Amino acid sequence: LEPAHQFMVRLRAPGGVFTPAQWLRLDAIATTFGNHSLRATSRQTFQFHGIIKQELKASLQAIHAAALDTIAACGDVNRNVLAGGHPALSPLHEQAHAWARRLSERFLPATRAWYELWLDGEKLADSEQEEEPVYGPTYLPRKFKMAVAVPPVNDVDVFANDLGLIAIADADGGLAGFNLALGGGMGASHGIAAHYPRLASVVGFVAPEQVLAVAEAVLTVQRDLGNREERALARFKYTIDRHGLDAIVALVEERAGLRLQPARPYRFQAAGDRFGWQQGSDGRWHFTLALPAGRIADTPGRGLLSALRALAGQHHGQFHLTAQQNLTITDIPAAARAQVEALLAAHGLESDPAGAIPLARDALACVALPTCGLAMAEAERYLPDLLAALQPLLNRHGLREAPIGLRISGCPNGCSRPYLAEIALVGRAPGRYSLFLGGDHLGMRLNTRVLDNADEAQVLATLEPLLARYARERTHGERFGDFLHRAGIVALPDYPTHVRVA
Ligand code: SRM
Ligand code: SF4
Repeated sequence: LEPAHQFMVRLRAPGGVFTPAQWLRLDAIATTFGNHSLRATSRQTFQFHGIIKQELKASLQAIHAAALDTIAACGDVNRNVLAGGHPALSPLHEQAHAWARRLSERFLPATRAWYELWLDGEKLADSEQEEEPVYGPTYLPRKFKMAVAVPPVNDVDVFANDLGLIAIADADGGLAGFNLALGGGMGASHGIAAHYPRLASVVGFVAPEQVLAVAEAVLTVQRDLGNREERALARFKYTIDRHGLDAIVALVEERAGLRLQPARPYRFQAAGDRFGWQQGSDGRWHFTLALPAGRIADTPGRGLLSALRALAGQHHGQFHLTAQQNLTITDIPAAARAQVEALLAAHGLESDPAGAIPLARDALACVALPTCGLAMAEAERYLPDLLAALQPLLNRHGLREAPIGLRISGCPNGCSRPYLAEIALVGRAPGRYSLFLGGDHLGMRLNTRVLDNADEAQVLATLEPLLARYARERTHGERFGDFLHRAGIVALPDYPTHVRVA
């Protein structure tokens, strides 16, 4: 008898777009092999949990039958590539998504092992002799992440990525190219100053025809210079800080055979998702639904999984996961809006998510317990309780409708990108968290730790007077994180906190 192993399976889905037919197949995989839930991740894809070992192969084959795969969703390679907004929003968004797919495909490992292992594919080559043109025989020192953002909305938290592309429009609204940002990453450790979150630095502008060469140069620089002795210091951000940004940029230019142009002006004005109905530039309608920490399941009185299954059965548009763990159903004809709303309402889902407070709608929580082996404290399962505890505070101070960014991670690895939030809880031990405050709402300023190893009562006792002051003293439109800095309540940490421009 062997132990009853169960697995998490993560899809590769650049930009997070799925057809209704794919949705129905993913739903079937979750209900046949998984734990009856789909988990939208903070990188625009799905995870299945609870896949038992004996059914792993059948699950992977079902994923392949849905024209999807799990290749490079984990490992020391280029991970799922993020893209801002959704392709139906505007031609620029469509291009951003096309670039996310292109980057994902271009930097897939060349090995056919996935097909050999899971699809009983014919063994095409001796794996010893297989060549990895970009990754080489030893792959990257660590995972590598890319994102494509479309200003003015930084919904992908582009500066949290090793390589960020910020789309720059030309005079006609077409794609002129991208500003390139290098060296973002969230992972940290409690009490180890050498492990820190870092925002990517903007290093220049690249024309579309230069993107692949520049991205490959960046990847190979990290492949060759990244720390292979100490895994905790292997991410690209540490390579940059060890060698210096200028030296890394010079090497990237040399390998790509070009000079980066100066970065072009851009401005982010928002970072989260826009909930409810939104009309694209071509008049089509799109509906964004807040998912609780990305989890799609049926719970008493709330048939989220069933509702989306029913919608996929009758809908001809696309299902799009956001990097904020939410879902946009795109391309809904105006005539079908009422039908969509009725279907959601019939499953206990308020069609107007304005019913939920902004704090809840915008919140992110990583998976953490029970499936994450690295979790020190609850995150996803604790989010509803924390929101319930915070709501009376907000009500007392007239802040119910205030948009305040809240994120929880069960450990300092930062899978919900907590170090960018206005309020963040980072797990320390069961029921205990470090409290971080003062991120901005644009993903461009890191927050600062103000409490360590605190329980919920200490967190609430710290937050209440700050929320009270914010309610009294904020200027028009001022966000909580910005207020905390203006009022001198939080100090900046001793690592750089703002997006740097080289
Ligand atoms: Fe993550 C490891 C979940 C986004 C930083 N992450 C893990 C693992 C696989 C735990 C493990 O290695 O054993 C978690 C699986 C939990 C479970 O039970 O399902 C896990 N990470 C997640 C997801 C599902 C969080 C979520 O609730 O949405 C996200 C899946 C992303 C995806 O679809 O590819 C997820 N992880 C992130 C992000 C956010 C991002 O990429 O924008 C980060 C911070 C950004 C970054 O990478 O710097 C992140 N995850 C980590 C780290 C720390 C990396 C580091 O540089 O130190 C680990 C641990 C590791 O790699 O050793 C980790
Ligand atoms: Fe697990 Fe930590 Fe990532 Fe949460 S932040 S999913 S606890 S690794």
